[in-house]
Amino acid sequence: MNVTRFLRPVLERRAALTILSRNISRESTELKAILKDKITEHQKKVKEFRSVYGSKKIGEVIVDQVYGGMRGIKALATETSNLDPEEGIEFRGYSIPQCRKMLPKAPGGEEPLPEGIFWLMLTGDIPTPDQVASLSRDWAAHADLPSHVVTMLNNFPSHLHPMSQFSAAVTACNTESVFAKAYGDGVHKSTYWEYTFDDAMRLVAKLPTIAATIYRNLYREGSSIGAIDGKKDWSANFTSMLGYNDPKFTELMRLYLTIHSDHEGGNVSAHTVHLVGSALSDPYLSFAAGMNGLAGPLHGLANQEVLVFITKLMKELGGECSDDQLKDFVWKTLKSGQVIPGYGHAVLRKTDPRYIAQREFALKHLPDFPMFKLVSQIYKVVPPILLETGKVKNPWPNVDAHSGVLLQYYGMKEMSYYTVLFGVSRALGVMASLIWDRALGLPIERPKSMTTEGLMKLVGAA
Ligand code: CMX
Repeated sequence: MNVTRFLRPVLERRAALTILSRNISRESTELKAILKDKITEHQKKVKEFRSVYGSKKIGEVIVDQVYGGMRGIKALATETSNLDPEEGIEFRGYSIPQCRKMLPKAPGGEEPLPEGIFWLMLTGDIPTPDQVASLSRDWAAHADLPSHVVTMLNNFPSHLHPMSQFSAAVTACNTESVFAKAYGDGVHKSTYWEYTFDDAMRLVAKLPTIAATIYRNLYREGSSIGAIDGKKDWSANFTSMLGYNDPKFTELMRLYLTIHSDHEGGNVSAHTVHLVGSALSDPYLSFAAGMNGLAGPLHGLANQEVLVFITKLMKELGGECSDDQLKDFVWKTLKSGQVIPGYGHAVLRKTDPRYIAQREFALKHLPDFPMFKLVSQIYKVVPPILLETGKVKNPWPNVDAHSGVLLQYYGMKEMSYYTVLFGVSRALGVMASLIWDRALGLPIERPKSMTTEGLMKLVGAA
């Protein structure tokens, strides 16, 4: 066996992946058929790779990592994206600037359609406009909710957080799971990925409807979300259901839903979906579990926390403040034992490219918006302070430091809702990954845990 072929450069590998083994053209809009070929090819590749390198050591684990959130332990295979500490996220080898440039846009639009990033994460290929349009049509055609889910959403009390409503509604959608039904019927495990694919497509289609219903119920007196337009793309239907008519807001949403979609496999939401899915819980249950993790303030809820922080800051210091006043406010926050939301990251060691993409959008469309100016001032003031603490490993802003201000500009002021938008986007990455998990037949996840006594004995401590 020629083992050197595993070492081919990424571009060559990607080119090889575009050659389909059966009679399906590269331009076909039959995503599932295209994927079937890719899966057969990749299964073979992984099998060969493991047969040669399966026992190769790729790292070691120290005691601090066991107590330290498992940072840096290479323990998950995730195909959809890779996070480099310096370069940031790459989706199948493509950076955010490349995705913004290369993925298909809506007619007259400048930002990528999120349908495109889903196609890219799933197949490794930049889709054609027709391929993206076929996803828009498919998702629009399946955006309706089961009536019991609508009833449930309409009966939630208004003090139930939008993320709790979101996750509960997704859980209740599992009445629709073809995976759960097929499993119950005893289908062969080699076909699991096909049912996961079908569920993933339906789930992604329904999320904007769930999210918009929550928004209307909580903030627009329960007004109707209106009808889905089969000719509109996923984001355009979403903003219209939310009740926004500004085409620029729809463009923002296309960018937002693209860049929040995936951040490799180890973050809380992606890892949770993978973990719960490994028990063969269906995609609805797996995704809902991930959303409960995204709802944590150290993860997705940080975008809500950033707005809370900025609002408090503006209230205390007024609309404009000096750098010195801002520094005092930041130190006060740190000394009271709280984090500066939107700053820091477990993997990244420079400004998040997702922050930069949103900053570029703001510089273009809302350069004089006072809150954007404040966000820019925070970007200047906070990193040196976090460095001065001597403990924060990454003093730079992450994605959550910028998203809220853009939403505020377009009139979406309800900050408790922001993480729901993050969740709608995150579905694209975690569902693409879940399909690959089942395609590769990944087993139930079960790492070994240790007691402190056990660890002490293991390392020969007294
Ligand atoms: N403000 C204050 N302190 C911070 C900090 C911040 N923004 N970021 C890290 N620290 C602190 C940690 O709390 C930790 O303190 P202790 O040793 O006292 O516990 C110390 O610095 C070292 O932490 P780290 O190794 O730099 O960061 P972690 O990998 O442990 O945590 C993260 C990463 C994102 C949870 C952390 O930076 C943080 O809490 N940031 C603020 C919340 C946030 O923006 N989360 C969103 C992340 C992106 C996303 O998932 O959506």
